[in-house]
Amino acid sequence: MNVDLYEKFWMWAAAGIVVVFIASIGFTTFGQAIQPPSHIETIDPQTVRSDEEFGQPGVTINPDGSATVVVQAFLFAFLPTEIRVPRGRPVTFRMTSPDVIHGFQIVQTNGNTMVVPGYVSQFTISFDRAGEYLVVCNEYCGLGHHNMYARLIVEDVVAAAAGGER
Ligand SMILES: [Cu+2]
Repeated sequence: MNVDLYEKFWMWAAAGIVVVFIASIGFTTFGQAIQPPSHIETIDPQTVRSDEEFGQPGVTINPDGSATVVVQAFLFAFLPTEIRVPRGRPVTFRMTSPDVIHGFQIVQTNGNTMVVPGYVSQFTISFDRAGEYLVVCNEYCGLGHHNMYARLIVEDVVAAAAGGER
């Protein structure tokens, strides 16, 4: 079979593009830990505010030193508005919305997810740098969208608070 030179060139170029696309998915997944939301967990948006977990959003420090942060994202704020977590420990964020779709983006990190009513969004991240981070809603959700933010404070773990470790 005779394949024209230019035909060959384009076949190899097309194959090369496919390889580059697949490699970039592998790089972002394994190299940069960018992944789709972890699991499918549903919740009735109408009961979020009275829910056992989401009705009382806040930070829980687990016995192993990791933290779980429960967040309510709604028009036009996050609860809690100030989140304090330990540095260098896995922090699992669990979020849901009682109204419309919001975003939860921890600026200058890869902590970023959509918060969809009816679903619990979850990701785990650990912070190497202590200090203050800005959390913003990055899904336009209405007239007060620009006011929708929270403060995330990453603190060094004090020995006493971490149960004697470190
Ligand atoms: Cu919003």
